[in-house]
Amino acid sequence: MILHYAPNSRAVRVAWLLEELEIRYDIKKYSLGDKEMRLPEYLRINPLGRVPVLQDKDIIISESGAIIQYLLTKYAENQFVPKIEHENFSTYLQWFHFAEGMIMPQMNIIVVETIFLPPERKNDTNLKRATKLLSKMLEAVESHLSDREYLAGELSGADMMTGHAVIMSEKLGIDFTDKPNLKAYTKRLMKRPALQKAWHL
Ligand SMILES: N[C@@H](CCC(=O)N[C@@H](CS)C(=O)NCC(=O)O)C(=O)O
Repeated sequence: MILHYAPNSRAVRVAWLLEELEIRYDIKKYSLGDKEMRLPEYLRINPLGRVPVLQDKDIIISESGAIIQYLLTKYAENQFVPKIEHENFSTYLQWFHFAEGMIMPQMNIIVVETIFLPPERKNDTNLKRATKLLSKMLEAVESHLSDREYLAGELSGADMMTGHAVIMSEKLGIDFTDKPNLKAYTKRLMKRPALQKAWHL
């Protein structure tokens, strides 16, 4: 199995799960913005030139959420997914998809406005709106975590998706002083050896 990975990217989610499941894999490491990810060889495996991509024999799959779901279905033997008849199952699905559906779109705008755009193309209105919306999204996670340690009972794929997005928000400099549950949650997740390893590949 080969994971196409870049530090500080969504590829960490996949490496985290692979580490938790103790699956052996090779990594092909890039830096974000690497020209290698624009070469025809790479575009053949992901026409968008992005990470993560997982190659499992002749299967090539991109989209971090799809890869996580693929690995969980094929290799996890009921780990990290609540049983379908358990009330946590729908909670799991909701928070699994919250990452790419609600948090990352705002994060993407913030990253573009603060890091990638040259000063003359920056748009303060876009940045303010995205920052406000991201804060709203994070408040939803904060409130959900008021009476639980993980998003859907035990540690699950939902934490690998939305937990990772929350950690990325914190790393981006979003203020968590009024979000004690998120602060404790990211600390709890970052203590996991599998996530530590995935973060520092
Ligand atoms: N929705 C996709 C997003 C993939 C994506 O945007 N990846 C970023 C890193 S987190 C990337 O490869 N960016 C490099 C680029 O745009 O050149 C997923 O969840 O995998």
